[in-house]
Amino acid sequence: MVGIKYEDFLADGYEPDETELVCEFYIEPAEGLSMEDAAGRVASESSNGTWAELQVDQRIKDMSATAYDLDEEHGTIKVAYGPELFELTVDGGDTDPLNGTPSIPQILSCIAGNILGMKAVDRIRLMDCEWPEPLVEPFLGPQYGSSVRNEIFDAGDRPITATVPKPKVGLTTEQHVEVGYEAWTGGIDLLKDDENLTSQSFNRFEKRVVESLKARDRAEQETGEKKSYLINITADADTMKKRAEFVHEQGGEYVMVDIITTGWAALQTVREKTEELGLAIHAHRAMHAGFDRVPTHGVSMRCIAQFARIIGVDQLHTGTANLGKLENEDTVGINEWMYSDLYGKKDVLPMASGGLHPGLLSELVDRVGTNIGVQIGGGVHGHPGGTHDGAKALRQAIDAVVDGDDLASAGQEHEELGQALEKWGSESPR
Ligand code: RUB
Ligand code: CA
Repeated sequence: MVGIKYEDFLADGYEPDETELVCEFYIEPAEGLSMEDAAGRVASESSNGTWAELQVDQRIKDMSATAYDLDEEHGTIKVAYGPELFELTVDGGDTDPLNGTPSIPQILSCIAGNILGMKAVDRIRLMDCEWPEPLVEPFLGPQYGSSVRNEIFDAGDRPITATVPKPKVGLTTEQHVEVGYEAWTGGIDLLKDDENLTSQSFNRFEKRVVESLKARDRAEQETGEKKSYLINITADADTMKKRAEFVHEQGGEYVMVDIITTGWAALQTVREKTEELGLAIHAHRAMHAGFDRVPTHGVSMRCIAQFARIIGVDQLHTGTANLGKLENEDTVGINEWMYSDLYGKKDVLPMASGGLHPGLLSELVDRVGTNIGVQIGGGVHGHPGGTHDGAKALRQAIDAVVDGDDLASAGQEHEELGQALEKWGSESPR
C-alpha cells in the first residue's frame, strides 16, 4: 500500500499522454497557501484524493490526476486526468446503460465539481479543456453543425437570420404566429421562441407548433425561400422527447433547448432523440452567466461551448463580440474552437444575439465573419414600421454587408434599412 496526500498530485514538468483530459484552471490560493498547495488540492479533490491521507494500492494511485505547469504570474495551472476516471463505453463498443455510457455530467462532477467550492482557493475557474479522442469519440456530436446554413437553407455565404418575437412572453398563439409570418415574409430565415416561452396558458406548445408551421409554409410559398422555426421544447427530459416527436410529426426541422437550465443530462437525452428524428438543435444558453460572468471564478463560456458541441448541438449562442446589450467572453476565440477539428465531429454554428440591430451588423461581421447566425429581437420588432419592415431592414443589412457595401449607402437605397439606421445608428444599446 502507498499513501496519497495532496503533494502526491503534483508533478513538475509532467507531460500528459494523448489519452488524458487536460484542464486549465485559474486559481487564487487562499491566504497562507502557496500555488503548489492549492494546485495539489484541486487535482486531488477532482480525482481520487481527499483532505486526509489515504492508504491505497498502486493501481488506485495511478489513477490520480496530476497538477503541473503552475504559472504564478498568471495564476494558472494544468491538471491531467486519465481515462479511467471517466465513464466510457465498454471496450469502445456501443453505449450500455448499465455498464458504459459517456456522460458529460460525470465528467463535470470531476473537473468542475467540489473544487469550485474548496476553501483552499478563494477563486477558481475552469478556463479551457484539451479533449482526448477516447473521451470525445463515443458522443454523437452535432448532426448538422454549420452546414445547416446550406442543408436547411440556401444561405450561400451569408449569415442565417433569426428573430424572437418580443415581448418574449405574453403574446397569444395567434399574435405569435402573426409576428412569425411577418418576419419570415420580410426576409428572415428563422422564427425563434424565446428562452422562457414554452407552453404557458396564453400560448400552448401544441397549437403554436401547428399554427406556426402552417404560417411557415405560407411564407415559403410567398417568398420562394426556405424558412424554419426554432421551437423551444425546454422541459424535463421525458417531456422534451415527446415535444421533439411532435415537432417532427408536424414537419419541423429544429428544436430549441435552454441547455444550461435543462441540464447536460437532459441535453444528452434530447440529442439521442434528434438523431432518430433528424432534427437540428438550437442551443440557448440562458443562465450561462451564473457560471462564467465573474472572470476569476466558475466555468468559462469556452468550456460550456465545448460540452455543448461534444454532446452535439448544431447552433449555440456565443455572444456578439462585445457589441449589443450583454457581457461577452471571447466570442471570437470560442467560435474558432467551435469550427476547429474535433476528431471528425461536426462543427457548431455560432449564434450572435443580444441587443443587436441592423446598424451593428457590419462591425459584427468584421469581428466574427459570415459563418454565423444572427438573432435579433428588439432590433426587428422595435423598427418604426413594425416587424415586417424590421425584418426587411435586417435582411437588407445582411445582404449589403455580405456584398461588401457600406451600411450607410445601403440605407439610402433601402427605405427600411434607412429607418433602422436613423433610429438606432451604430451604437450598442445598454
Ligand atoms: C435577444 C434575446 C436572446 C438573448 C440571448 O433579444 O432575447 O435570448 O439575447 O443572448 P434582443 P446570448 O435581440 O431583443 O436583445 O446570445 O448572449 O445568449
Ligand atoms: Ca431571449
